[in-house]
Amino acid sequence: MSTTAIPSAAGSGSAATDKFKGNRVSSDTSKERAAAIYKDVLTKLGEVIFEHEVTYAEYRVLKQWLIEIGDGGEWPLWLDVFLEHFIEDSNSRIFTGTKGSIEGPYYVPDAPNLGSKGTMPMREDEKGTALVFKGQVRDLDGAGIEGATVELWHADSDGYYSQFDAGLGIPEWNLRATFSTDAEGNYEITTIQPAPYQIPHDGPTGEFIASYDGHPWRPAHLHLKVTAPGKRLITTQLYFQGGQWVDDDVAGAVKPELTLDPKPNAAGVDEVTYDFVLDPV
Ligand code: MBD
Ligand code: FE
Repeated sequence: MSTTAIPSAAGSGSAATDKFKGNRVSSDTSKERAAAIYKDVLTKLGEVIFEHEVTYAEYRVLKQWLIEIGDGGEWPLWLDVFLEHFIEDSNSRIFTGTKGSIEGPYYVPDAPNLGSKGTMPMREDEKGTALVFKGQVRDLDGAGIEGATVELWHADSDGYYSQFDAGLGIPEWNLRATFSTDAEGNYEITTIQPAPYQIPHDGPTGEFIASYDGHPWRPAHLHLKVTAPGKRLITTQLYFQGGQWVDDDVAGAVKPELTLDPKPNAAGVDEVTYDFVLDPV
């Protein structure tokens, strides 16, 4: 695991900001709903300010910090680490399939499709322990779904995500791929086990964390998006049982149902089975 060479917040952050900006989003929120939400947010914020007697110095520091987060391109990072888990929990409350988790700032659509079984694109000398990750995608009735899509992306063992490496030269689709399940709904992926991950903290997000004496660590994780025609897209993450930071994720994105416990297979390679259950749309 790397503890020193991590992507700079400015480098990976501005790449995430640029990618997000390139894809304009909208929502059909009514004026009534917008009014209700903004009033509640400000009322609750006001309560916190009174409760803690927030000072003018603190207010000015907040203003300065908010400006710096924007200037440094760190909004995707800060928001996905500190706020997204509330959105995800709230949105997924009514679903009964596999649990979701946050997407984070480093997803890229349209990664190469490798069929139902394959090895993640990786460099010849990719560091890390091999992992065979396989399973079945099913509907709520337990039937395997043929042609379900399993997208997987994760960091390398130094904590870098391809396309967010601030010019390090990691190949474009390194450790990113799409799989399509076979006739029985099965997939099988060979990859490397990611290491615990420090979010970039050399910028204002790091200042924020230092201000309350926190840590910037996330447990080692795999990011996934799984879907099929007529099924709800599930965005989730998988962690490793007993791994460092599983109980203390800076992004608050671990759920007990989302941990893996790989064991050596007949060939001596760590292997784990994880089945996905998709809700109907
Ligand atoms: C990550 O890799 C991540 O998963 C999250 C949530 C935030 C920053 C970097
Ligand atoms: Fe991540």
